[in-house]
Amino acid sequence: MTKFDEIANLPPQNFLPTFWLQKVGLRSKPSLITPAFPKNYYMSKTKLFQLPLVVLLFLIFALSPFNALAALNNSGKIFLQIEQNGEAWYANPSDGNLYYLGRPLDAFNVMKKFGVGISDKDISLIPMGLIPSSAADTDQDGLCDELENLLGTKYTSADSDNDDFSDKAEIEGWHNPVGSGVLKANKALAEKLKGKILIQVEKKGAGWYVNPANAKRYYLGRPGNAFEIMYNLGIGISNKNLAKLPINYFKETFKTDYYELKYPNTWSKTVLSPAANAAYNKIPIIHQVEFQLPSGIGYLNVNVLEGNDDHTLGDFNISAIAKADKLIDNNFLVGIKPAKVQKFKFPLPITINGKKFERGAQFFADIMISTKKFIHLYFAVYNEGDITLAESYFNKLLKDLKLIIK
Ligand SMILES: [Ca+2]
Ligand SMILES: [Ca+2]
Ligand SMILES: [Ca+2]
Repeated sequence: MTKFDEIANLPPQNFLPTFWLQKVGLRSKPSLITPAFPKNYYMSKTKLFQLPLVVLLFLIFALSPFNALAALNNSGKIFLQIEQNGEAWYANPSDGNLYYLGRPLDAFNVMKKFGVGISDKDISLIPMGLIPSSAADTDQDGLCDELENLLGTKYTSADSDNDDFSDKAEIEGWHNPVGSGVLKANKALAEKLKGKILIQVEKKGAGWYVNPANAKRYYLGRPGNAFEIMYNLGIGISNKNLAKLPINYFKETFKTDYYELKYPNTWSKTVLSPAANAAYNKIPIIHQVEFQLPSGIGYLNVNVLEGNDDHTLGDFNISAIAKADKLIDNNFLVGIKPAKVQKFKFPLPITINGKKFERGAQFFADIMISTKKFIHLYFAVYNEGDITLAESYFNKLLKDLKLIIK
């Protein structure tokens, strides 16, 4: 079992990819793609005039509202959240949305899902890149055995054709590793496929990722190896910049007698049995489910409440939470669902019911099924850095939520 098999088998809450990758020496901390300016960067006019023109132009570009990520082509890039645990996201070229790559197996599935088929002939025209891999490499030439079988080189010889150039050197220089001469390349095709996941249909679905940075293809192999590739080719991104990009997720459907909810398939779900006297705002809880977010960043509770008395949404106002700022208090219509949404952010660390919030946030939504029946959603994220992302998840969940009215 390799180190990456061990990672693949770790439960989500113990999963700290960057730490592991650094531990096995595969990558150093990624750098930010856009410069982070300290708040006191604005300077006086006189000081500005002392700056060389190129720096000034750069400042204008960096501070203008048109720049940032919007101006960059994100298509097919892999982003790593450097302020968190190095969580990885894939900017899917076909819909422009970011997809969370999660654990190695999730990442592998995302890659497969977005993969486009390619023939052996076409793929042979795209030059290959190599990065260190933890997969078995019998002759230690930097090409794993599986890859050598695919390419037709010898996995027992570092120089398959005995011309004194190693298999690795020949692949990197795009020379024939099992004969003479250079290999053919189609630059236009490689450029066109930048950022895409390719599935080699004539080779049992072998997967490749075309790195947008150099238009070279990287072999994805098994889940653990695919994950290594992503981490090695990923670009660091701040939470702030990540929040500016649209996200999406593969949806899992959870249907109850009361509602249908579509949630990210990287979340785990537990249907709870509410205690006989469990109630919220004195209305008995008749159905309860909890979703845990990956890496233990928070959770979502969905409760169905049903009582004998008539209620209105006014009863759900959450007026005060100790040491919290109330940021949003909206009554709005979601489709035909009269809903009340509230958000609280904690400016200081606080512990609530044994859960520690590091300046995190709580979101509430109350949706009326009838005057006696409600859905109460409670969403908590513990860290400040996850709030924007959580809010975007929460809004998406509410938008997708369907009521079942009997
Ligand atoms: Ca090898
Ligand atoms: Ca070899
Ligand atoms: Ca050779």
